[in-house]
Amino acid sequence: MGLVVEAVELRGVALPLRRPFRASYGTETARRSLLIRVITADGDGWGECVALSEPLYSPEYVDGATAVIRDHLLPRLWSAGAITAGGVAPALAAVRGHPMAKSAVEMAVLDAELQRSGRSLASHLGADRTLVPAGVSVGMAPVAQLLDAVAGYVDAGYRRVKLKIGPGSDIEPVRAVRERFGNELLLQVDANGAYRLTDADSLAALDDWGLLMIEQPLAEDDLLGHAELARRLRTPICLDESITSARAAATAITLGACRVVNIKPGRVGGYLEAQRVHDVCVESGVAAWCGGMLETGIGRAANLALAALPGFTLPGDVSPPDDYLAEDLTPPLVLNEGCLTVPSGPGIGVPILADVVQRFTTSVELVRAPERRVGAGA
Ligand code: OSB
Ligand code: MG
Repeated sequence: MGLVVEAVELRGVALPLRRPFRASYGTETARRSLLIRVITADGDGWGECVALSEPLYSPEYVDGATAVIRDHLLPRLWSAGAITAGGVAPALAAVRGHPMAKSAVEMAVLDAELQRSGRSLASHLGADRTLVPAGVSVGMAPVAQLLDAVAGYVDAGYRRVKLKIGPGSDIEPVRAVRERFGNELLLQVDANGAYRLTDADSLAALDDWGLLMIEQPLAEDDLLGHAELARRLRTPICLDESITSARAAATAITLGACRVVNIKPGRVGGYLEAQRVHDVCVESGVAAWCGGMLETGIGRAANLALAALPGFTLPGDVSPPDDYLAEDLTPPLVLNEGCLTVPSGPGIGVPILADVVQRFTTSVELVRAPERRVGAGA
């Protein structure tokens, strides 16, 4: 039976980062984020929109996503009437793009639905593990600082390290980390689309350093370029930005553009589409791992549920948020021998700390569903 959503709260929060996070697309110093709370007669559900404050990683950004949800998605949610989580994406499909905004709405409805039935997101998605290995994504930094950061992560027990790279900052940090930590460290790099195919020779120099993969070396829409680059490198190519749906994943794999897929629910429009991307990877024998967007504990808890599916064969960017956030919106997710416990409570499975949420709130807007006519049915 569908849920009747009575109102949706759009809540902007701004959480200080412990240190700036620098990638080829830009630098974040605080994590502005948008929380969605759906209010139903059967209880609430929470979602987190992973768009960044500026449209630098993808075209979406926090304020834009807030407007799209308020002005274009919620009216369609109201028109759909009583709704199931599976019905959210079809109800919103007329709106082009905006996967992160759509994902946040679907996540909140899914959370409410699972809370009502007492089922965890992990079991709903098909998780077959209770522990997942954690990798960590390390922002760009001068080499001495980078080595200190990696040393801390290795000591803390992280199962793999990902370095952010870009033209002019690639071989040097990779060599420095390999020389200091040896070949046993599982190491990979992420370029966020900063290279061109004409950089193939300089990227081939990374082949000597035993990297697990290079993530998104070329532009999002350059699948043929990635396929060509794959023929010139020994290092496997992983795609992040290019994988916008299960169909896009199937196309990229068929073209030989990637041997590994980073699956991020926000980037593909929701956890249910992420599950379908996972299925495409399993069917095609391609390795997958769960990406991250510097989420709060809310989004990160949901990512842990996804990361526990059987096709996630590599450690994901699922480091505990207290690594990068000065304070988190949920009780700490803890690293234990390099692994995190998959939340098993109903819905996203972790409590939300209302007082902390309140303290970091920058805006709140309550959008009510229009009055239903008496006797009009659900
Ligand atoms: O490209 O994977 C990325 C963070 C924000 C935006 C894009 C990316 C990242 C990361 C993951 O590298 C960081 C994390 O959430 O652990
Ligand atoms: Mg990436």
